Amino acid sequence: MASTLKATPTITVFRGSKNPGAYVWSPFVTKLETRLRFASLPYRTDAGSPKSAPKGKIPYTTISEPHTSAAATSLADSGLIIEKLKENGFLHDLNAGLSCEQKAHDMALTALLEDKLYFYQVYERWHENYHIMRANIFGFMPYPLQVLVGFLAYRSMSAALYGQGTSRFAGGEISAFRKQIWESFNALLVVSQRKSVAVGKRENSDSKLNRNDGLFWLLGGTEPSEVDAVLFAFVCSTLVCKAGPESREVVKSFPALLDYAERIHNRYFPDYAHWE
Ligand SMILES: N[C@@H](CCC(=O)N[C@@H](CS)C(=O)NCC(=O)O)C(=O)O
Repeated sequence: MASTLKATPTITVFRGSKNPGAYVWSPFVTKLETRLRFASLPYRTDAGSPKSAPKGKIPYTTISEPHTSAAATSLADSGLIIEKLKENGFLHDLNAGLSCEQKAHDMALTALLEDKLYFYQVYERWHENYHIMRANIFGFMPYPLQVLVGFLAYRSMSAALYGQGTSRFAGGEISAFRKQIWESFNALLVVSQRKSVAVGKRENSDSKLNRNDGLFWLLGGTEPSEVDAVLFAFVCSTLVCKAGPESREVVKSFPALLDYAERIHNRYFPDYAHWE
């Protein structure tokens, strides 16, 4: 890459729970961690909570720059955090070499995951598997408090899903929408996977896949683009989350999605527990 990056800052990612060495259930947290790991930018993790987050959601971060006495900057929103790190010269733009058409695809696929699939999954987690969700988030509290805080969270989540529109559909319709989206991503990955195998063969390598550990990327290039951090995070979050059993089975039925995530996990998250 042409430009050089600045000296490493101290980054703390607040993930909602400590859980060291494990993925959390939030796709946005894993998206940010994946993006940092794609760039080999070190970070530490801490629990934090939406209550103390600048925008009321996780993830959020504190970043302190080296060789300065300035206070650490608090940043919120996975996308804005990544943009800020690029602006400050700590991350390269993964989309710098893409055509304007590819950049638009990258953005549109990100929106499909974050602004559509996310809400269908929230419905499955909070509406259809509420007790599992409550135990995961509020399990550390005494039981009566879990019931009260869980109810308040459920009420606010239900209002958000109604306002956003998802819960105006029937459960079966939402389930079909989820499946359709996963099917589309799997189909795109099948094409990238084939392309990667073809490159491997052309390179006359011993392995069937290319020399890059067989990693392949959503837009079919030899390097990840920004959407790859998002897609990996959604696949991973779906595989680790116990409150989304139907989505987990759907993802498990698509070999290209599993292969894609497996290879990224092995390369970038060898220190994290694998999903079951
Ligand atoms: N646009 C935000 C979305 C973050 C988000 O929705 N986080 C969820 C967890 S997956 C959250 O904190 N929800 C708590 C709440 O809404 O109160 C990002 O990219 O960081």
